[in-house]
Amino acid sequence: MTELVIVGRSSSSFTRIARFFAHELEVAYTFRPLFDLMSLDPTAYGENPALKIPVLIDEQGPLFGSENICRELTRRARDRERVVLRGATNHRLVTNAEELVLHAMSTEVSLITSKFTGQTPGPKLTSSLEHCLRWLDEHLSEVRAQLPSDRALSFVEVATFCLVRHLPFREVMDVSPWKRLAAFCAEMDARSGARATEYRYDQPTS
Ligand SMILES: N[C@@H](CCC(=O)N[C@@H](CS)C(=O)NCC(=O)O)C(=O)O
Repeated sequence: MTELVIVGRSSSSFTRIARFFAHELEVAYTFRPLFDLMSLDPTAYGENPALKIPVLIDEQGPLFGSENICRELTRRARDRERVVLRGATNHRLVTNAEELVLHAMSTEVSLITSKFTGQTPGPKLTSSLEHCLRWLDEHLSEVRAQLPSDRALSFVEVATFCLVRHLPFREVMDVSPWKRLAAFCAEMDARSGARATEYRYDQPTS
């Protein structure tokens, strides 16, 4: 079987979701870091024309986006029946949580990008992010209660973890006011997927 490659950054929340899945589902892959996020060349992004990471490369070519990648990794996993992907449940709280986590992650990317380019973000971005975190803090235990108790992994939990740990790492927001999210992340920190993917800045080896 062709070797799997994940193109991404160890400092990226979306990349961390994909790698968390790969580690927990024991799907082997090679990590190809993208060092220059300012590059305008799709080749650097595993041929993603959107100039976004992560990208999974397999025998069929590149696969764009963390959610698609988690789906493909799950398809390859022994434990696939016990994985709860996005959209796998119709429960309203779970589907809303999935939507809000992904929205919050994109909002954070916009805030980071505006810092890079020296633009002042409008107040709505930060406010929207705070409202999402408050909602998640208030509802996460109910969301988790709707997931199968024998699950190996769920997209909504992994994404929430990657978001909440990323905000202070990138100095975008202090998340300490949200105590239930803090307790949840402390629990997730112990998982093998979390330990193998701690946030850090990739350094090119000379
Ligand atoms: N919908 C994509 C979003 C990926 C995304 O926004 N990735 C960020 C890194 S965390 C990125 O590529 N940022 C570069 C940029 O926006 O210029 C996914 O789910 O993977």
